[in-house]
Amino acid sequence: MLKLYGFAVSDYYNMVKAALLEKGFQFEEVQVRPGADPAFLSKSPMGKIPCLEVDEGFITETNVILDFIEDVSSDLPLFPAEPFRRAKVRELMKSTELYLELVARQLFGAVFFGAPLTDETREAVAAQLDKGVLALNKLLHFQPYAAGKELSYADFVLYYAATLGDMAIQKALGRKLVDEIPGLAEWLALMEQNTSVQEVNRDRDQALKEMMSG
Ligand SMILES: N[C@@H](CCC(=O)N[C@@H](CS)C(=O)NCC(=O)O)C(=O)O
Repeated sequence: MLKLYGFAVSDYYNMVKAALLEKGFQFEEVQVRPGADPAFLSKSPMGKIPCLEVDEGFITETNVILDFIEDVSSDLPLFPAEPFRRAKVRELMKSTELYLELVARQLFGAVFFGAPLTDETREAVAAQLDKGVLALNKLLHFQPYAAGKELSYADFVLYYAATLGDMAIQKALGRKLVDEIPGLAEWLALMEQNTSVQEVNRDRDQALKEMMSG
C-alpha cells in the first residue's frame, strides 16, 4: 500500500493527501516532521515532506508526486488531456508555489514558531506578495475551478497554499487574500464542499490546534 510521510499542518502534505483521496487511492499516513533524521533522509533527500512510498521506492517534491499519481491512475483525471490546457494548469500550480506559497512561507517562522520578524523582511515579503497577487489574478479563472471548468491539481495546490499562507499573511501583514483576489472567497467555499478537502481539513485543524497550543 502507498505510504504518505508528513504531518497534517503542512500545506504541501495536504495538497498530496487531498489528491490521493480524490483519486480514491488507499494509503497509509506516516507521521513525520521534516528534518535531518538520517532514517528519513534516506527516503526524502532534503528531509522535506511530503514523501510518498510506492512499491518501487520513495518520491519527493509535491509536483512530481502529483504527476506520478496521475500517471498511475487514469480514473478521474486531474490534468486536462489537451497539452495547452495541461500546461496552463501546471503554470498555475508553479506560479502558486513560487509567487504565493514561497512568499508567505517567509513569514511562517514568525507566525507559527515565534521567530523574530524584522520590518525589512515584512516589507520585502509585502512587495513580493504584491507582484505574486498581480500575476495570480492574471492566471486565475474561477470558472468555477481555479484553472477552468474542471477540478484539477491546481485547485488542491492553490487551496492549501492560500489557506495556510493567508493565516501568515493576515497575522504578519494585516492583509487578506480574499480582499486582493477577486473570486477567491467563492472558490474557497466551493472547495470546502469537496469531501476530500473536508477530510484533510479535519486532520489539519486538529493538528493546527495542537501545534498552536503547545
Ligand atoms: N519543494 C518541496 C517543498 C516541501 C516543503 O517545503 N515542505 C515543508 C513542510 S510544509 C518542509 O518539509 N520543510 C522543511 C524544510 O524546508 O527543511 C515540495 O514541493 O514538496
